[in-house]
Amino acid sequence: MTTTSKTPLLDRIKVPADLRAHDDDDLPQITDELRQELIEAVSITGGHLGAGLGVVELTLALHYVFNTPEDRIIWDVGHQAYPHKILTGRRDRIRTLRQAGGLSGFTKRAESEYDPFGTAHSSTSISAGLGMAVGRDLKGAKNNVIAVIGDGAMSAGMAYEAMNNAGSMDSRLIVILNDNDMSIAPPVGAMSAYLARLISGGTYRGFRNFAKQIAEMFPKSVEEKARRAEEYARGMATGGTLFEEMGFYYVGPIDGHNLDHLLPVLRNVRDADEGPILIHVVTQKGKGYAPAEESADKYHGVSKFDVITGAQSKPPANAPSYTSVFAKSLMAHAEKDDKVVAVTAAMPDGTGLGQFAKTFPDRTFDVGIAEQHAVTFAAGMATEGLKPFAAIYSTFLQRAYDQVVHDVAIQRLPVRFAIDRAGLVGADGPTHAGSFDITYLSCLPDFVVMAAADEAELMHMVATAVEIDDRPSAFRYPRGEGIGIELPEIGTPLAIGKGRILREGTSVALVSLGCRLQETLKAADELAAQGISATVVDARFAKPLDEELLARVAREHEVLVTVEEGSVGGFGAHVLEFLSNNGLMDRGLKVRTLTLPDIFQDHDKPDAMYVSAGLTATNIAATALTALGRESALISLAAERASIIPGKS
Ligand SMILES: Cc1ncc(C[n+]2csc(CCOP(=O)(O)OP(=O)(O)O)c2C)c(N)n1
Repeated sequence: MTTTSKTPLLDRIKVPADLRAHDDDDLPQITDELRQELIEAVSITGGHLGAGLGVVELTLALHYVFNTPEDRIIWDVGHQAYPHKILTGRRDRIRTLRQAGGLSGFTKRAESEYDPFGTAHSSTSISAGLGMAVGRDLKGAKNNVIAVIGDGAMSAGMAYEAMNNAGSMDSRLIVILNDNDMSIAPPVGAMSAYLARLISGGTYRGFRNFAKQIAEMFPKSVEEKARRAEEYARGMATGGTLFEEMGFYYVGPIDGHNLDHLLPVLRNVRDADEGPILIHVVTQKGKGYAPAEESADKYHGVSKFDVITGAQSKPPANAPSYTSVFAKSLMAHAEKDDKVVAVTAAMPDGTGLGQFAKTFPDRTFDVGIAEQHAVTFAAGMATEGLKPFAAIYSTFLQRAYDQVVHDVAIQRLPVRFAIDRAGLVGADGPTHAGSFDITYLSCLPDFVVMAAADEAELMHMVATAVEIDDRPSAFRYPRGEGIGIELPEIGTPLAIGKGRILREGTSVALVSLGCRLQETLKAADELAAQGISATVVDARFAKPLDEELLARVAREHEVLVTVEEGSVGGFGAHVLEFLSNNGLMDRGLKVRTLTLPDIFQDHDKPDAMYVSAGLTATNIAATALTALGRESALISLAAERASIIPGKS
């Protein structure tokens, strides 16, 4: 990055039309300023940095050459879209990224007309772009549609489904493959090796010019020349890449940091009539910021940092993270049981399996961003007597739901799902919240669904899952640190479908599932302070329910409150159904269910999110008090705090 003493230009660029008023000669300076602004903003907010740094030139070139927002740009995953946000009317809010009430860390339709599609889960851009291209064609419009997709995102099946469809439709769609030879971790699989081979070929080819030259060699009619030009452009001239076989014109590889290469190619492509085109752009993750370029993960996701040194300010940990407790725990079992194997979908570090892989490289499988495949692959291993642990974030497992149902559950295969990032996740917002897993798993016959209340419980659940060899099981645990309790060497298997009572009371039963247990215990204290005696149950299992325990607490208390960090329709709903169908509410038991609110909750600090979600000790206690018909200042306090959620009373 070069610093400049020239008059700043970025300050006068509010929207891409301002950028387009500049000459090509100004672009290097604007690029430098854009990169500097990106670094400074993320140093304050934290967030995704490496991916954005890698596409500074590409972002600028796209908005310079194309007529956005009329022309649509879809950023796959959207974590690289901060420079795009700076250029598209959001620079004044860029330091609010991922903060309460601020800009989202991904693209979001509600945020800007320059974000034609919301992204965050990978590999959706080509499908969405193709849909937009078809919409355009049916309307008789002429705008361009551009999907920018990374080499990591290109490992997902959905990208190929979309290309297969686009190639056969001959629709005018531009796909830019942003190949930085990185996912979050180094990329895996045959595709990444294939792209590396294409790059090592090294030649840049613009298909139209090249095709024209070739066509001139044939003394044929104009029509015939055109046909030949197309043939050459499509396959022979560029060596017949996989993309061409799928019906795309392939252009590349080109240097994505060199505007002299990017601009003419993008202009050619903009003016072309041909149907789907793939431009293979080679970039460097973290480009232009030394600490990022030098770090192993290229600063994929960072906390606040010092711009000069690159040092990130991570608060000291008080307790081990749930992720590391899971990984260590699984390693302890893998030592003793060589059937234990682990699967991750491109998240070796996020799931802790990178650690596992160091000791058990032959028993760890990183399948790339391919959650659907990961699940069925694990199912296949289970048929051979292995004990597969598929460690997948709650939010990303959503993508593999049919595989969970059809390939695992119906066949009763003992795949173990280690569901990380269950519940609210803070700054990543609603696209990443692990809200639905209890709901979408507990409705499946024979599934065992567990939720860890703390890190020791997580260890016991790993041990339980190792033993469950006749059906699928899942255990969920949250993002971040545990509560700091003493941990055993290795977990002890739990009795399946049995909860535990932590505190015996008489009037109110608080039945918690998962990590809101600490708040539930605090709620019991708050109730005690009001003279109300509460029983506290850790249900441990959402499925099978501990019916005996539930029946007992239902009979012995006046109020029963369930607490879970999951969507409506989950544990509480199952408890209600059980109580109601068994007549356990007929004598006037008052049941209340506390879940995440029935909205997509915007990003914020986790603690603030719990308050607005109504899942704090105060809310739990207030819910019980209201059910009892008691007057208390707690009730109005809880209502006031939680009232920022629309639709929540
Ligand atoms: C379905 C899904 N699984 C996992 C992730 C987590 N994730 C976010 S970015 C990323 C890597 C993307 O790599 P690439 O597309 O090459 O983009 P880069 O960060 O290298 O620019 C992953 C695995 C995700 N967003 N979506």
